[in-house]
Amino acid sequence: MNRQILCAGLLAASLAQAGEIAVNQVGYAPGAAKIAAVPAVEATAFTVVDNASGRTVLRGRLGAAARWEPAGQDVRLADFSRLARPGHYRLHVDGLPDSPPFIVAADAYAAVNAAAIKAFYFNRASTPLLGVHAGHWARPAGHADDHVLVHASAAGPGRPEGTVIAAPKGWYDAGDYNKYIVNSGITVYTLLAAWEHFPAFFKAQKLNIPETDKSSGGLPDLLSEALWNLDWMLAMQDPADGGVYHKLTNKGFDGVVMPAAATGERYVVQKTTAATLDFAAVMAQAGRVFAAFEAQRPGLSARMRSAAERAWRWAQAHPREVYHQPPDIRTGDYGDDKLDDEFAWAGAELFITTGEARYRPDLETLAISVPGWGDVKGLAWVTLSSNRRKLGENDSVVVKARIMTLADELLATWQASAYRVGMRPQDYNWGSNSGALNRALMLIQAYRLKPRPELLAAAQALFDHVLGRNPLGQSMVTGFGAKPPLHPHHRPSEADGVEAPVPGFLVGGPNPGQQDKAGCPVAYAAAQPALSYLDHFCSYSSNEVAINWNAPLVYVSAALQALTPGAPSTAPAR
Ligand code: G3I
Ligand code: 9MR
Repeated sequence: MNRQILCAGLLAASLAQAGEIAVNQVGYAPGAAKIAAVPAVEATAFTVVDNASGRTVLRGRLGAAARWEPAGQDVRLADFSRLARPGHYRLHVDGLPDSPPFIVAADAYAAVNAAAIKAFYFNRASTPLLGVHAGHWARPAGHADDHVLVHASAAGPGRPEGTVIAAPKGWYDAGDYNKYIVNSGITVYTLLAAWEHFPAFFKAQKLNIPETDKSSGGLPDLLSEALWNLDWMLAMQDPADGGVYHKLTNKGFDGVVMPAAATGERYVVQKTTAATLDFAAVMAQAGRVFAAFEAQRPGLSARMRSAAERAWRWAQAHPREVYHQPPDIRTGDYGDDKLDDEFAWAGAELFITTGEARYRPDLETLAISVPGWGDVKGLAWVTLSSNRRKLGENDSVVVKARIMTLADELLATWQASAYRVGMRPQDYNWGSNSGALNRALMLIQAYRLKPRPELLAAAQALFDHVLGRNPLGQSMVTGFGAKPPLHPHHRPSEADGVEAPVPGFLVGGPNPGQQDKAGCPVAYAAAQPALSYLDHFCSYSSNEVAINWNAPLVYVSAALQALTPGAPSTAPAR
């Protein structure tokens, strides 16, 4: 080997060891906090260069190297928040490859937001996706769900085992083709909350999706899409008593086939307290939202409200119907035996929608946490916080204090993090990307109460994290960024014969549980929490997609687009 080749080889090896500069690969709004993560090299300075000409547009100093525990790596930060002029750029540090390119633009997140909503359309059951809307990803209809059997676990006097019911529409939950009420609850809530908080943003949006039916003409696209799932949810309520089935499912997961080829028998399974309360919460909220669209869908709002009230009554009479997976059913369980949070959330939604004090949860004893499918009390606080004018003075004070307490904890984690991203090792689990975005969503609630720049900067950091500012240099959204996921655990993306996966989906993300590794032909990147990711179809525990993961992507991208000031803030990065 000649000396030159040897040197080049050594250089490449040391670069690979040093790692890469990590940025939000989609880009930044002009006024956003902008931080890059840089491997711990010897250089002390960075430049931002114009991507086309290579001309330097900004110089800055790198922060000191510090250890970031979730990856077990040393990192330095480059704060280039001052870069506000719209354009295409990349970051340069001597001794490293340049960062992936990124943009600065006033509408930096419009496209990823639109795609994140359209992903729900791509996961619709019971309808063909036509080329005019779906492009490369057009496909025939799957799962009519007009011949669904009542499973033994769900049988009652009015509907004995084997009764045939119809519960069409809705979205497939994830990479599988089943439909689960618990997960639909937080998902639809988050989409409708985005609408409630940022209506102007969504009114202006055109997604090229079909209206859910002719009579809904004139609905904003986001609401049209949400209605596709709400219509299904309404059909999951037992008309005899108001209880709600936990899921509509096959007995086992389908093979890797397109929806139209997955023709196994479908069942509704066990009415549960969690499903019924999540349904009550979302129908109460939707009743509020659709009251403004009486002309487009006459009677819908009233129907939703009464469905919510009936569900609430069923839950009062059945306060501990916990989901038990029947022995012949092997699909996702979304099991949860802690139900205080579901009661508080449904109560809060019904209280805000009806004004009736009997629904009001006891705020003094209700804690706050980052929401997820199994812990929904945070959603109650989001709704109460956004409807303070409907609360008494004391309640309003409690709501603000609770939101700020959580935000202060999240801020402290962000500030203490060498990566300047509010994720600790234990925050990486199945669906960690949605955990990051739900943290951002809660910080945004605090910012809406009190617009302190650091609240928005901490939310931005979590958003950046899933769009590429991570030690894998990996965008976690299909179709977006320089290095997006190419092999998500999403049956249509795998089976459709189209090379590119269906765009706009957030994958689950780093998960040191690596529950799927026994069935994977290749190894994960590493064992560390923030590195436990595998872009392979086999990896359902780090690379699946799911509706409850996409919903906070919709919320946070819209919120950052709508709330980021036009000019850079003066918030210190440290
Ligand atoms: O609650 C414990 C926590 O106490 C503990 O510290 C932690 C340690 O890992 O685990 C927590 O439990 C995790 C649970 O999610 C709650 O978040 C489990 O380990 C983890 O296995 C479980 O993962 C769920 C997964 O289904 C398996 O049941 C995911 O949250 C959930 O998003 C996922 O949902 C699936 C559906 O079942 C089927 N459709 C696809 C969908 C997405 O993968
Ligand atoms: O495809 C399934 C995915 O949607 C679920 O989230 C996951 C966990 O419940 O399970 C996947 O199915 C796998 C099954 O659990 C084990 N055998 C391989 C299946 C993936 O093809």
